[in-house]
Amino acid sequence: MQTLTQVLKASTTPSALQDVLMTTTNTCIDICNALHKGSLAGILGVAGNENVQGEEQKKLDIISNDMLKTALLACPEVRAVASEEEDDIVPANTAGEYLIAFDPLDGSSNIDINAMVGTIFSIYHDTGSDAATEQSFLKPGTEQVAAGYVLYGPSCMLVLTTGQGVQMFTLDPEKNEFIQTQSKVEVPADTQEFAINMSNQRFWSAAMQTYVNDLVAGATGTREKDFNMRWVAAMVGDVHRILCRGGIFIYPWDSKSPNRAGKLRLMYEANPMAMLIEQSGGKAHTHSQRILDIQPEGIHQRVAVILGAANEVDKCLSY
Ligand code: AFP
Repeated sequence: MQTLTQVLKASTTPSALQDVLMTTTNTCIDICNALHKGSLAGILGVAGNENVQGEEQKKLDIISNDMLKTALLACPEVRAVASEEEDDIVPANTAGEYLIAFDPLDGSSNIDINAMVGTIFSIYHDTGSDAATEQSFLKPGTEQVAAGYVLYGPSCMLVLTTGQGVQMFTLDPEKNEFIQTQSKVEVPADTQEFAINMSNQRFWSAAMQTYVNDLVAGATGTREKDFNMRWVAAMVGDVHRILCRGGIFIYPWDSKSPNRAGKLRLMYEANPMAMLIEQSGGKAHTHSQRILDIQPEGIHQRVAVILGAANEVDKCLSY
């Protein structure tokens, strides 16, 4: 079995991008080790601050953000970083060639119950003689050169794409190295499993309510088959399930979210997950367009997300 380093070295991935990926994933191993200590290290609970989205920050949100920021700013290949936990982008090395946007700890409210969380990242190529600005990051997801996440679950897993399919790696905790455990991930086109936060139903569009009602009606309704429902409450866990066994994940726009845009962030949640899903044969859309085609207007922009099994995403959009 090959290590991540061996897989990258054998690929066409530019060596500078390999450095950025190794810096990111090695830092995620450190985050994983911090998470495993849990209460013993006094790092659980709230930090008493809010991030730019007005969400309560957990201590581990801040710790994992600081770990990634420190490691990436010290990497000569990194031009700038953007994070869910930083109001503005943070310029790094002007001569660096890569921009990296990340959610340092997705699903952080799961920490309190010792459930799945993860780090999501999205990488763009960018050069220039001046320091990077927010504008430098505002590229559509089609321009991502790599995307992935590290899932801190029963085992620690890295799921990665550099635009040539999706690979899965499992952390060997004794060697502190990611080992390739799946070389080609494929999302089946059809599914009987959906993921959506049903408690928001009354805030959705009428069409989304009808679509979900039809899923719930199962074999007795127009879909003529039963559906199962799962909700991890961490996008990283729900997308991982879809990459492992199929399904559809939906966080629609709703009338209670700011600008009715839904909850999820384009640059460090929707775009990297959309690249992984498309690279595995699935689809990723908002209510009206392919996520990867969106021209971003801000680094913390929110979008509606409908992703997973290609035929089921089409079916949902047909409503
Ligand atoms: P937190 O990181 O603030 O816990 O949010 C996680 C998340 O953005 C995404 O990972 C989940 O899919 C979604 O929120 C869950 O949202 P609900 O609060 O509606 O369950």
